[in-house]
Amino acid sequence: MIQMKDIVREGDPSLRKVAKEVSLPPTEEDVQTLNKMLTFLKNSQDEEISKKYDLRAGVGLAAPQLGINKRLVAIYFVDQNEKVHSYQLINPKILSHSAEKAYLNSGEGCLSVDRSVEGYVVRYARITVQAIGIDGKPIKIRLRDYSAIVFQHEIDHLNGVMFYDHINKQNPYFIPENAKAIE
Ligand code: UDB
Ligand code: ZN
Repeated sequence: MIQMKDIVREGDPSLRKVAKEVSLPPTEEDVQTLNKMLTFLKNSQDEEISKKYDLRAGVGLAAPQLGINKRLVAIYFVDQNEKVHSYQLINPKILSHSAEKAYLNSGEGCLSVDRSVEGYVVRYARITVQAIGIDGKPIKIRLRDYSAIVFQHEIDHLNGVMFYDHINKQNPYFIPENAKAIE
């Protein structure tokens, strides 16, 4: 079971590498890694389990955050309409994106960052992602708003990019013309 001690933190070189493509079909080990990642996210959002193991409620996790240099991502959250967004992705790639941008009003944090960082993380409002599912089959997903932000945050980890790399250094709260706020 993945715990907070298994998640590498800021300063660890794993977080700044470009992760390696996973060869297909995925090995049993890759599948196991993705399953552990998804279980961590679910556990972290379970009141009892997260209290017992002192887990931060996570919505997404990328393999480099476990020190694993592979392009694997898990995402899990339940939206306001109680729709479950659960993904285990291999080699995800942004095929296209909107001109419009979006940012979370409350900023972003990261399971690998133990401090709060002020400022808006401006990302694309809509993206189309291609990936391989845990079953080895290709998938194409269209995402918008909060979902698009979570996917971009996780795909960034595969490229060694941290959320604060996107914050304007002159003015952390700068909002470009074409960017909208997401609650
Ligand atoms: C998170 N969690 O998991 F709206 F149930 C953040 C942390 C850093 C605060 C743990 C989060 O946003 N939780 C959350 C939000 C909800 C409802 C809910 C839980 N990440 C993932 C991460 O660090 N992945 O590498 C940071 C998010 C910031 C924007 C997208 C991902
Ligand atoms: Zn992160």
